[in-house]
Amino acid sequence: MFVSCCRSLLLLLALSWTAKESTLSNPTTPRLNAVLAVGFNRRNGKSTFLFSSPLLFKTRRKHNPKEMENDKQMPLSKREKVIIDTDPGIDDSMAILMAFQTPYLEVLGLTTIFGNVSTEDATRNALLLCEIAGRSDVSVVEGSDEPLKGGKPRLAEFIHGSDGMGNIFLSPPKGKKIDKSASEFLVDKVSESPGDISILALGPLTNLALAIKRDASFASKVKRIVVLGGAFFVSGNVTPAAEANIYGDPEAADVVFTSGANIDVIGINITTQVRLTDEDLSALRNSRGRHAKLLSDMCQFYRDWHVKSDGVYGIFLHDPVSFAALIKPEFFAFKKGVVRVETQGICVGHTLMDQGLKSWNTSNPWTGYSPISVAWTVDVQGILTFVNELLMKP
Ligand SMILES: [Ca+2]
Repeated sequence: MFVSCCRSLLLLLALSWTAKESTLSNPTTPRLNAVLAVGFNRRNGKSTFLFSSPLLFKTRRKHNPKEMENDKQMPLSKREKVIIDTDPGIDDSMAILMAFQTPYLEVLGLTTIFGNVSTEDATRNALLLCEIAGRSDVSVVEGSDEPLKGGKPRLAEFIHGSDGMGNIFLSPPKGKKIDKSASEFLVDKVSESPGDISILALGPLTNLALAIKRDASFASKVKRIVVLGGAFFVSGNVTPAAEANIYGDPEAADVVFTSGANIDVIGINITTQVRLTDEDLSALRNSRGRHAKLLSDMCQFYRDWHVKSDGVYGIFLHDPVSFAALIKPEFFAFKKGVVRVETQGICVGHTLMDQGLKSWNTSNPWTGYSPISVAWTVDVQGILTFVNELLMKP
């Protein structure tokens, strides 16, 4: 009887605290989930009270589909300022064109990196995408052409075509990259408006690591970094241990994840859950979407690789899902923990998170670093509705 009363009282307290927190939430503020943190466990016939740190797990404000309509009127001053670090790339191209279509963002620039293609080709494609979107005013800044430790980068032209856009071979862009390095641009922009600018990192993290090395205060001045990368507690997509963006520059990823910056990381454990099927791609092609035909043409090569590689008749939406995390974090639940990256051996590129489930007896390579937010669950249907609406927007 006593245990039952206590249980009811505690759950009531937890629920009222959660309700109070949710009224204080705004679209980009995490909501602590007290209900998940309070509970009882029956062991040996006894009820044991459990309380895990509420900071360990956070969910976001509930998604309201009607917001999409209201948000169309969002004024420029309220849009989130973002720099997209990218290796376009077919799914990068989808994310970039959606970023130009959404009313939520003010895109300050595209910084380029190797990955799907060479850095030089990524720059060409970034310039092309700005022109296609009618946004030649947006700065395109070329990044590093090699990983932090040097050497030839790993490229994925077999997935994205030799032009990085599914072998559609568009005419060269008219615009030019600006005369600065990507890390210099990132540091300059973030320093101009500390706490105001987010970064969407869609490729290997070399440019961000160079920015952190260039300016020790960069990590504290950037508002938020949303990273597409890693494979958390699942197999990788380059090797069984590693995901492609992290594998592309593991040293850089480790610098960024341990920098103390406010980071949300979206791994392939999340992104591979969100797919466009052949039927979805056909609906996109037949839609009135402003870039529907171009994206459909690009996706053909990408889709054929998915069939060969994964037996998937469709495409994974890696970069678009990470883009969605930037402006619709309520589609995700995140778990906090320190993440380190393996930089040598057969598991090079492996991302391993300390979930905080244990008090370690001695210090280890995870000890002393700030935790980052790792995407743990995703509202697949919510993301698909959101992505399809943008892709099919005239
Ligand atoms: Ca990418």
